[in-house]
Amino acid sequence: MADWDLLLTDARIATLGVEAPEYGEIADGALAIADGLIDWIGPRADLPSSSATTTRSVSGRWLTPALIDCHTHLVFGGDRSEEFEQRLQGRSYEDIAKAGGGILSTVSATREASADELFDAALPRVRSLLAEGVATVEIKSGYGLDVENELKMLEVARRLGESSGINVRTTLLAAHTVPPEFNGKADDYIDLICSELLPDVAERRLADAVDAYCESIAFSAPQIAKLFRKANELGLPVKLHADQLSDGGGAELAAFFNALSADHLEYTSANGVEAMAKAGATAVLLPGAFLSLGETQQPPIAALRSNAVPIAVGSDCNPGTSPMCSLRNAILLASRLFGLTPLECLAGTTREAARALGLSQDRGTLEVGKRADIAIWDIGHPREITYWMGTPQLAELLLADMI
Ligand code: DI6
Ligand code: FE
Repeated sequence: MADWDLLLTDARIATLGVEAPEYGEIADGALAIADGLIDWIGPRADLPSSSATTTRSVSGRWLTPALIDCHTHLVFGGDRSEEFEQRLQGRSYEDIAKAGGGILSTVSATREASADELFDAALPRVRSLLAEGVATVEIKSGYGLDVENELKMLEVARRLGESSGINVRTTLLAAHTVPPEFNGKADDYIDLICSELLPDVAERRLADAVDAYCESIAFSAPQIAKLFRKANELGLPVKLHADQLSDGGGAELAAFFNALSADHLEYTSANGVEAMAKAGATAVLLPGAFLSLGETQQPPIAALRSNAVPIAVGSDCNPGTSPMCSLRNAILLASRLFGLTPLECLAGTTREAARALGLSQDRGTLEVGKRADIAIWDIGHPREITYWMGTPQLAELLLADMI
């Protein structure tokens, strides 16, 4: 029997390895795969004399870790283009939400849709991510807001993974906003999540993490603290939509609960950044929402860098604030709107995105023992992944489970 299932040679490799400098470049490299895992990687000259079932030259193309979209809400009913039009005419996102639109309008459309309808609407979104080189996607619930419909969303998310081949990580975002039935009774809704929904989801292993929306139009820090204590009790990691529209102490709250990540962070204070650094939380930046909301307050990039907080980038694909199902667009926007370097953009959608999902041990870099989720690019340098706008450079996406 051969030692390896597949050996790729004549490759330029950006390992993005944790210890490696910059991109972790290997100029004339080879990479060997056994049982879906990277078994050997290095300069071709050092390749041991082992046998492979298949050997392929990639003709000098670049290999990088497959991309990871660590923050999406890509299962939803309907759209919110009308609201976008209103926002362009000056109406604020908060105003629309307070008048019963916003998240609640997607909740109505999502509740009305059958699981099959949600699946059919979401599948093309997943396929377009795959076509860009994304092998792992996080998908949140949060447009059901009752037990039945939150479960429906999570099941659809799991099914998307099974049918398309993409790796899906699910996040329960039942605390996205207060559902109409609980108007004025947000505490009672949090109690329902803690006593019924969360235990059910945990037992059925339908979610890999728990998220919440910490904002004056959604939930307060004490309400979220209650939810996070329950999540911790059930062994589920947490993450948080933090300080997107105002500084609500979201970054500090996330840090206090050892969250995997705090996401958005436009209004996060210096204290919030320090708390994240101490807790080892990853910052997930979502420039699609920044763009679509016409936001001008940038996340505290300099403070994140000087405190060595890992920075990830996600698409935030959702019908309200980020109608963008493209991680490549998120990369482009992160570079120009937030000033991230091409290296930060690529690391932010591979190594650091894996960290934001608690998956560093098995993906996000090209290193021995990691999953063989590999993007093969027709480029002269990995900075081009950030530089080109809308031109396809992906030659092929290898998925570990399909090798
Ligand atoms: N992510 C979210 O969850 C909220 N904003 C954001 O960027 C609300 C999304 C929505 O309006 O549907
Ligand atoms: Fe979001």
